Amino acid sequence: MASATATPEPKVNHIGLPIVEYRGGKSTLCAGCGHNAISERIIQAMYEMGVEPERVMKMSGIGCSSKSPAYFMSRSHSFNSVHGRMPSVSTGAILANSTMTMLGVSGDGDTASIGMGQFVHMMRRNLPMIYIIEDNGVYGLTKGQFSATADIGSKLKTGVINELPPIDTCAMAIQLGATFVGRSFSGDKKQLLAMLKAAIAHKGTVMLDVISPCVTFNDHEGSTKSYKFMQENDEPINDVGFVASFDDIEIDYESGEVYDVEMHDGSSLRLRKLLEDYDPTDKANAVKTLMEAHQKDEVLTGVFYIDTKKPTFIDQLNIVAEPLATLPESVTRPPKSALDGLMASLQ
Ligand SMILES: Cc1ncc(C[n+]2csc(CCOP(=O)(O)OP(=O)(O)O)c2C)c(N)n1
Ligand code: SF4
Ligand SMILES: [Mg+2]
Repeated sequence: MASATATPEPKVNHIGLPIVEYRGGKSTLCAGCGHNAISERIIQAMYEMGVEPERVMKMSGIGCSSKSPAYFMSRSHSFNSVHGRMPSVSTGAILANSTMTMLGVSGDGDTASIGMGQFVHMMRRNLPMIYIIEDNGVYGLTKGQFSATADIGSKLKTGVINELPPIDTCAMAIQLGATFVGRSFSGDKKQLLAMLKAAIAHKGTVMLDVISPCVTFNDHEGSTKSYKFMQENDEPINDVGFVASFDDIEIDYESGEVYDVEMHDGSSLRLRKLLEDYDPTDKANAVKTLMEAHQKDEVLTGVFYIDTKKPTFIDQLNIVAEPLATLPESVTRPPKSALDGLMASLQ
């Protein structure tokens, strides 16, 4: 009797989609670029969290990093804005439809150099958005000039040494009002995946600075954003574990003091303390810890700060629950009588 060899069904997530539905176009970035590894983790996190691709808005500015949204989630909405202007475009988009999940990908140049003015205002508003900086310390797309996150003493391939202090985007974001702030490394799959999944569950501004080596312009001896440097100097402050609300499993952890955070959607984030007495809800201490790390030339990673209670900008505006983008004109446009009344009141 001939045996029928049925093709196995692809594995699906809890909304019935296989991971292929979360993939994007083929990357045109250099092989080995950290940004490609981050796109892979975004795909995995969105798939494992069962986010509907059509409910996601992918935003970016300009740079190799900002090209990344083309390489994940082809079924999602996408807007590649002007250099450093992703925050204002994203603010408009999320106000128009706050029922969407907003994921922005920027670069260290796009954020901390040309885009700093927009970045700081985005952080102080606590808009519901995940803002990722793919941080390689250089302007990769324009051939490797230092960006404002480059460390003092870091050396370019040409031998030029950076003599200016770096801007710590995490310390800034915490101080300004972002409610979930952390740093990771594109080479640390486990930590980055857990942080991205927790970011998806968070309601408010998530700012993740992900060290993402540029293999073409900033991965040599003397660079402080290279794979080797990160492998030798990455100091995690907590071991990040995440369990989604629909999963009924325990986080697999070695013993140690833990800090549990309940997320808005019922998921839980468990941070096992690696740095003694580190409380991720203590804002002043988070900034102080980052400042001290700079003095010791340490690169801290992990979840530095989290606040699940602070209202978002959307909550503060007290706007209707229905997306503004889909409200009919009869609701959004005041009638002529209202305009006439206003004009009369000014006479
Ligand atoms: C208004 C404007 N100024 C300058 C440029 C040139 N430019 C393009 S990308 C870029 C820097 C990108 O660096 P980063 O954001 O760190 O991205 P990476 O390529 O390193 O991922 C610059 C200066 C531009 N496109 N537009
Ligand atoms: S130039 Fe650098 S940042 Fe750009 S794709 Fe290549 S490795 Fe990545
Ligand atoms: Mg860069």
